[in-house]
Amino acid sequence: MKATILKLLKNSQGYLSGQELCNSLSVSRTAVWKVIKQLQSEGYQIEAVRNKGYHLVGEADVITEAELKTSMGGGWLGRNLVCYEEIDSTNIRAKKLAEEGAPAGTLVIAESQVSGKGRRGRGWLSPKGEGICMSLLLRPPIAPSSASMLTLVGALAVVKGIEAAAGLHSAIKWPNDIVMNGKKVCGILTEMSAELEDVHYVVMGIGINVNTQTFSEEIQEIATSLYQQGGVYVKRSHVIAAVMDAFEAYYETFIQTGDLSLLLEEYQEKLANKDKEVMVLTAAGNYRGKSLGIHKTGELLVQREDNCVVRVASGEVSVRGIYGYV
Ligand code: BT5
Repeated sequence: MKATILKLLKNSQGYLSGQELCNSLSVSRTAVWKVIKQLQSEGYQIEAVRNKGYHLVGEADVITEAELKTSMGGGWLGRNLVCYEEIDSTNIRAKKLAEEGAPAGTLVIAESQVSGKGRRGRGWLSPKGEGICMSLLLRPPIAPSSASMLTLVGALAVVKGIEAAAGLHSAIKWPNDIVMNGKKVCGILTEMSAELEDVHYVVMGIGINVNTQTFSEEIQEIATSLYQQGGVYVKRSHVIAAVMDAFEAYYETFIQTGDLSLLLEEYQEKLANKDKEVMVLTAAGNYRGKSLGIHKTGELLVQREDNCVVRVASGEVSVRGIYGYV
């Protein structure tokens, strides 16, 4: 009922009569009033005027089921929506739900994470109310060896979503970072459960810094937010909706071929480290080279100093710019 009332309020230009609300929802005036009070306490500015009804004059930057249901496009991603105030990690929760049989497209979102995860045991700082922490559950019909490409598909969707929701330009630092002016605004962590030939499920965790004003000391040199870059607050639900919309389209294109061939051109355009001098850090040692773009199976093509072009797979290495993070 909360989502329905919020949707009606959002769609109405002027006042929405309390009686009409009660009639169309078949509930009492008190029940409607309680929902209005709850929305107001979350930060929505709703004017209540006797004999006129309710009018939404200001929206709230909250991540609740009602807010997301009234912001998202209604596609298959996020139809099953699970929201938390606080959680250990949305990836951990999404994996648990996957094991319990949750459907593809399940979206787990939290206002804050107490042990947000990065790759290889690293952490992801997710203070309350500032950013987006979300994990989507996918059950793609692909081989396990292809699953790492999904991170690249997710990265494309984040860049497009940020552009659509905030009008800001960002770029991909292969394979899993989105950067703005050389600093990290988003990180993606893709995890998979599979057998030799079959993917059981993939969980793609996306962390986006949206309205963060200042970062903790340990990451302030490398991290940025949409607020820091654009100078204005951005409603997080709009960013989530835009990223999900973009992801649905890119994912369907990816599934058609099972690789990135149809997305290659767009990816190269959004690739921050294209034609840049990079340092490839591997367990066996580091080497310098020039990044030429990606191969259609997702590896970074790096031209080494001996001119030999190697395909760098994302699992094994880190890539850094020679003069900075990108
Ligand atoms: C990542 O790892 O960038 C993947 C981050 C994925 C986070 C999402 S949030 C929703 C979902 N649930 C989770 O538990 N995780 C996912 P990696 O490339 O390993 O980068 C991690 C490094 O980024 C850290 O070691 C820090 O240096 C830096 N970092 C941590 N928090 C950050 C933040 N909020 N913004 C920018 N950089 C950050």
